[in-house]
Parts: sequence; structure tokens; C-alpha cells
Amino acid sequence: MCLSTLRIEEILCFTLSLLRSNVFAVAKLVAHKYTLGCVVGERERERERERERERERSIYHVFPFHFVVGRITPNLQSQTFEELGSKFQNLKPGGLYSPNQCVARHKVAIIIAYRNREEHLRILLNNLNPLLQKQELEYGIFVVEQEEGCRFNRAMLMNIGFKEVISMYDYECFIFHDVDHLPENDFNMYSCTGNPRHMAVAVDKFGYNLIYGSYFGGVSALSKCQMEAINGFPNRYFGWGGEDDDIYTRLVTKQYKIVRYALDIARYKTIRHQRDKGNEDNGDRSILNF
Ligand SMILES: [Mn+2]
Repeated sequence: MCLSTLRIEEILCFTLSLLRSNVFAVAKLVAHKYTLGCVVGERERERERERERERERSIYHVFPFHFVVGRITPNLQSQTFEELGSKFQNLKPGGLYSPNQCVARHKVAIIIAYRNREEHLRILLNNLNPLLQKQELEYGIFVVEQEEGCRFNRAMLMNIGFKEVISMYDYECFIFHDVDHLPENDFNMYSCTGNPRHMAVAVDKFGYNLIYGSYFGGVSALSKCQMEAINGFPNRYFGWGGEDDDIYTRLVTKQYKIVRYALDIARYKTIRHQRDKGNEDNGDRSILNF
């Protein structure tokens, strides 16, 4: 059974083209999206209508509707795991979260392929948790760590994360996330729709532009159904490079249309680093095919 297509993101996406011309219309549509974001009881619904009437009365109170604000500045400070633990006490054991004011429409697993980047991971967690909570998602963050001894295999780690998570939980949406990518806009929804979405479109290290048309690296969102339709990610890419292009090919071969938000929104800052030892260039990348 496939994830039902909620179309919420299309609404959000549509708001972006309006952003330049009519801020109030944007705010209204974003509010609409967030009204759709949760299933609430009648009392909350009435309160929501009251808030909506208040907003209509005041021209000064356009943003924020609920919690999202648009552009955000990533916090590059690194905190210890203990500090993160006391900061995010609303997480359940295992780093799981669900909003307590409503039932989230999206149940999302964030899968992070990881090795030897503890500081990056701590910075990412410090940035991701607030964003995911503002987006009113039910989520879990799953870090899949590769042992020392052979070249890093990002795609295989993502596959392992996916398989492990579906064996334990009923998440229906998967965000495959590089450890060094920090979101710069909280309109960039961490959720899935009927087509796979490439989320890291405008990345600082590429001058905030899509580096090439079929780029699918950094951060991407696939539903469980889409992931199963392409038989997961390729396992054969050891070392840096190539696996994201292979994933792109798998998706278009299955007739999926890759969705991307506007550059303003699908925007990421990356944490600068040297190429890791054990993640040398994958020399076979050009001859590998799925
Ligand atoms: Mn990197």
C-alpha cells in the first residue's frame, strides 16, 4: 500500500512563488498548510478558528503562523550529547518524537549515514530537532554507523537504516540525510509525497545552485513505497561518489518525477571538512550501473 498523496507540499511550494509579490497571501497559505498539518479535536479547531480571526484583524501579525518562519540560520555551535539530551527533553527514548497537541500527518524517519563525524552529528541533531518539531512531524532520527576497515558506503548504510527501521516501526516516509548538511529554511518540509523529492537543491558549497540537473545527493525524501519500488539504493558504491546518480537513475527508470522546491527553500549550509580517510574517490563509479 502506497503512501497517500497529501498534496500539502504542493500548496507550500506554490506559496513560494507568491512570496516575492504578496507576503500576506503566502502567510495565509502557510497557515492553511499547517491547519492541514495536524488532526485536531473540535476544541482545538475552534481555538484555531479564533486565532485565524485574530490574524485577519491584525495586519502586523502575519508571521509566524504556528512555528515555521522560512529562512533560518544554522547553529554551528557544537554541544555535547548530554547538553543535547537536556535541551530536547521532549524526545522519547531512541530520539523519537510526536507532537502532543495533535496527531501528526507525517511519520518520518531520518536516516543518517555516519562514520567518524561526531561533531557534525551533534551539530546536525541540534539543528534538526527544532526544525522537525516546528513542522509538527512524528519522527525518529536513525544514525547508521559504518565500522572501520573498508571504504565508506553511504548508500548501503542508508539501505540498512531503511530495513532496520521498517522492521521496528511504521514510518512511511524516509529522509536520507548527509551528516554535514544543515537546513537553512524551515519551509523545506521533511515529509514525503507521491514523488521522490530532492531536498538539498541549493547548497552553499555549490554556490546555492543546483550543481547539475540530475543531482540527487545530500538530502532526499522517499516514501516507503518509492524506496521499495526501486529496490532500495545500490550497495556497490564504496568510496566517494556515484551512488546518488545511480539512485536518480533508479527513480526515473520507475517513471517517478523528481520534485524539488525552489532554491530559496531547499537550501543547505554544509559543515566544511577534508575528505575523510576511508572515503577515497570511488574509481569504479563511471562503470557501475544498477
Ligand atoms: Mn560532505
